[in-house]
Amino acid sequence: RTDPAWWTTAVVYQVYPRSFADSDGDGIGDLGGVLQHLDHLADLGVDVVWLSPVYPSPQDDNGYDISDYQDIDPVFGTLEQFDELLAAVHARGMKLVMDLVVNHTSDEHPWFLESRSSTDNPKRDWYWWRPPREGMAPGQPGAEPTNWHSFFSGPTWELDEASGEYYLHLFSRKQPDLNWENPEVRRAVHEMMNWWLDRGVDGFRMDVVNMVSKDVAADGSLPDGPPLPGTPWGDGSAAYICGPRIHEFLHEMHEAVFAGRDARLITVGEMPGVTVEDARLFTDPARAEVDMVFQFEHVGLDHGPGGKFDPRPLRLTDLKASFGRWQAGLADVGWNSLYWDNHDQPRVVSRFGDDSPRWRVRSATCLATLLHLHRGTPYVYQGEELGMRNFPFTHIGEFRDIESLNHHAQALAAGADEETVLAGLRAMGRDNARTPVQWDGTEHAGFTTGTPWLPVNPDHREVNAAAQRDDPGSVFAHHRRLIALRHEVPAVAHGDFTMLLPDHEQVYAFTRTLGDVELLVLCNVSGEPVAVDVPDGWAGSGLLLGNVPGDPPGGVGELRAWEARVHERS
Ligand code: TEU
Repeated sequence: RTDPAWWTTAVVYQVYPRSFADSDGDGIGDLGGVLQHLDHLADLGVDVVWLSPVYPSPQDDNGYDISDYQDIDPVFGTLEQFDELLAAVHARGMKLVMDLVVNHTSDEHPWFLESRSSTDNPKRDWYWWRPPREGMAPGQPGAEPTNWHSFFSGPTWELDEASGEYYLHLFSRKQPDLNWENPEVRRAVHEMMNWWLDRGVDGFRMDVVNMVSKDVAADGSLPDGPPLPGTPWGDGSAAYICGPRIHEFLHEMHEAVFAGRDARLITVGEMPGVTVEDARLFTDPARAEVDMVFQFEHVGLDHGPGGKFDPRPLRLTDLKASFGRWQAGLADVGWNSLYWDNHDQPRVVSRFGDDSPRWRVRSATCLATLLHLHRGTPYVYQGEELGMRNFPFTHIGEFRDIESLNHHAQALAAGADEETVLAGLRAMGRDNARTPVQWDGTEHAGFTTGTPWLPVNPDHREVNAAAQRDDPGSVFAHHRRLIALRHEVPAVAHGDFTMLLPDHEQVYAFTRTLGDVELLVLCNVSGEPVAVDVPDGWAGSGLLLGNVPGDPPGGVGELRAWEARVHERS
């Protein structure tokens, strides 16, 4: 590609439909709700809308367990309504990206129903079926074919009594893994993808797509992993994260689906555990695999020894080291995605900012400035543009997410203290991101006229879109300015990145350079005023964007609490 691709100056907005807006009063968000709020997205200035799954699903993992890839679940609407939404998105000059979940299907998908129906069914090999471990009986503890621990607790193998064989599920037992070694599976996926692109969608976000290649031996065996402390299981990730054929499978997909279509498409692979080195290969345009990846290093920096639900404070120098490596690693080839929030992560203003009434707006706009001024494509998750907070959960009965509920059960069964477990869920649970979007200060925040499937955050009377849209000092207005900056200042999208002050624990600073234009980004990621040394020649430079009203303090290196500034000189 000679000229930079269009998506290198784009911003993507993620809609998690069940929590976005409900148009029929059943308390669950739907396509009609998305249609009713498209002007909010157009006003924000985003270029692409990524829609989390709306396909038919038993909703065991909120739609990431799909039972029909080519229809719309009635709870969200119909295919006709989808076509209406797609047309409305295009009419506003935006693009629509679907969520592609093909590492696994629902156990209620016809493919799996056929596959499990008998050991000699033609689709038996579309999934991973294995007999009990050598010399053990079906159902005997430890008889699972490997010792792998599921992302949703417990083993990754479920016994099918009828056949006495186990099937693999890295996630819930209602999410059996497809066997990508089988070319029939790959062909069926490609056909489905082409069906959506022919319908007019503009690309895909590919769910855990780096897990579809497993390290399977010629005899069909899969390797155990090292023991996971505190569980009877092991860590199988070495056998399924970026497995041996992953580049082959993604290139084959690219040739079967994207090649030959016009360049309006965008693909992003969600890749837990991916390294910079892997990402250079996945996103190198010459290799024709994917355009960019979601990496997980920065959202693992606050995981303690006990993992995600054993959180510890983020150290800013760890963040700089990680983001700095990703900026440097993809500077000459490939492309970064940039995100804080999504439907799996807690709200960034509560996690890495300060969500107190005094600093919520200031810290949310500081963190947004930090992220959006990096080189890469920014992703804004619904409510992040409003500075929405984590929810004040009090007891386990308020949680809905299978990951949290299973973790709570497994941890308590292993003797953990419930208050400690709840503290981890309160800080890091995925339900924090799934409370309804807060449109206004009325009951249920204008999300529904019914009873919301998950309670609305009580702070919606102060934190809501209606209160922010015309307030130039709001988190919404700041996101609109950041997005406009990416569209208007070439250095923001394409400038070279240089990290400054790598060892400073309060200030995150860097420059972006394109031709003779230079930007200096200064972010005080703390509640204490601070002064730092910046390179010579910035005194008196133009202020492109700031998050604190009024002139900046004396020196260009002086920063007020949670202050972020972007200076420009040329
Ligand atoms: O998430 C992939 C994934 O690894 C997450 O489960 C993440 O690691 C975890 O939630 C944080 O600890 C994708 C989807 O985004 C997620 O919603 C699904 O639950 C999962 O895949 C299975 O489809």
